Order: sequence, then structure tokens, then C-alpha cells
Amino acid sequence: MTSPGDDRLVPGPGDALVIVDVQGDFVTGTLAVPGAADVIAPLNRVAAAFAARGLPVIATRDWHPDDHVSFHDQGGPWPPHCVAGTPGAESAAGLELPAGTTIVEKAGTAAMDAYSAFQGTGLAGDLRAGGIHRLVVGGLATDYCVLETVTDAVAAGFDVVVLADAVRAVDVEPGDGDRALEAMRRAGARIASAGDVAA
Ligand code: VGL
Ligand code: ZN
Repeated sequence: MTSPGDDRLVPGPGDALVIVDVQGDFVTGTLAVPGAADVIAPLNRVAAAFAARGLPVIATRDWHPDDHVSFHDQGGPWPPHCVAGTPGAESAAGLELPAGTTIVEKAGTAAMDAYSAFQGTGLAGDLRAGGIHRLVVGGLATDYCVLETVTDAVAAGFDVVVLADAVRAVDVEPGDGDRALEAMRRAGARIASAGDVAA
């Protein structure tokens, strides 16, 4: 929690870390996000801080069937990526998920895309049942799954802190990532830095 004039963020009871889609295909694979590898070190450090306090860490995974509607050959906007069970859908190399990390798979239905980790997963109810009221969020991509996850989390009543130095954007149009962060801020999320999180 923070006090006025103090940007430090000390994880405590009721907090969970949500690592969005830090998967091989988004870091070095078929849909590599510019600068994506830069999120790994700060997220490892923040995940260790949560684990050291016994606080939950959730890692989401884009988890598509091989004929997913979002893929080019189905008329969608993206190259094939994060096909369930393939290496590119696994955690990116170097990401250190603490023991007991909860994996949330999403967008597993061929006919429907789902950028938000809250869409079709039951995550909001699971978090509430676990007494979680604040989410610290980082990962990929700022302008798609991070944006949708954060806005859904705010709408579901969670306090949300986005770690701006632990997210990276696709930036189909230059500035998409910056606009997404601004949209998250406007929605009610707090924009912070991984360096603000106490070790
Ligand atoms: C994502 C594009 C397509 C994301 C997922 O995780 O942000 N972006 N599928
Ligand atoms: Zn996808």
C-alpha cells in the first residue's frame, strides 16, 4: 500500500500479480512484440517479491486451436501464434514463474477471440474467492491482452496497478501502446513501475 507522496508499492494480503501472455511466440516467435524480452527481468523480480510474501502469481496464456479465427488463414489479423500445446505457447525462455503459479489459459475456442484474461475463464470469481482485491499487472501486449485484461479487471471492481516498464506493445499503428496505457489510466488503473514494487 502507498501513502501520499510515496510511490513505493509493498505487496500485501489481498494483492495478486498477473503476468499476461509472456509466451514464446510473443517474445521470439511468430508474433514477436518489439522489446518483449525487456519485460522478463522486471517481471521475474516482481514475481519473486510476491512469492516471498506467499502472495498469488497468475500467468495467463493465449491458448489457441490451430484453426483460430484470429489467424490469417482464417481471415484474421494475426499470423498463427500460441497454438495450444506447441512450444511457442509455453512460457517465454527466461521467465521464472514461482512454484504454485496459477496458469490461466484463454481464447481456446476456434470461433472466438478473447484478449482479456477475464473472458470465459472464471478468473474474477476465483480471485474474489481468494480474497484478492488488487492486481498488479505486466506482460504482453500492452495494446491487446494487457489493455483488455486491465479494463475488465477495473470493471470487475479490482484495484489495478499496471507496471508500465514491464509491458510492451505490438504498435500496429505507432502510439497504440501509449494510447492503451492512457486508456487504462482513464479507466481507473494506476500506472506504476516495476521498480516501485518492494523486493
Ligand atoms: C495478443 C494479439 C493476438 C496478446 C494475443 O496477448 O496481446 N495479441 N493474440
Ligand atoms: Zn492470440
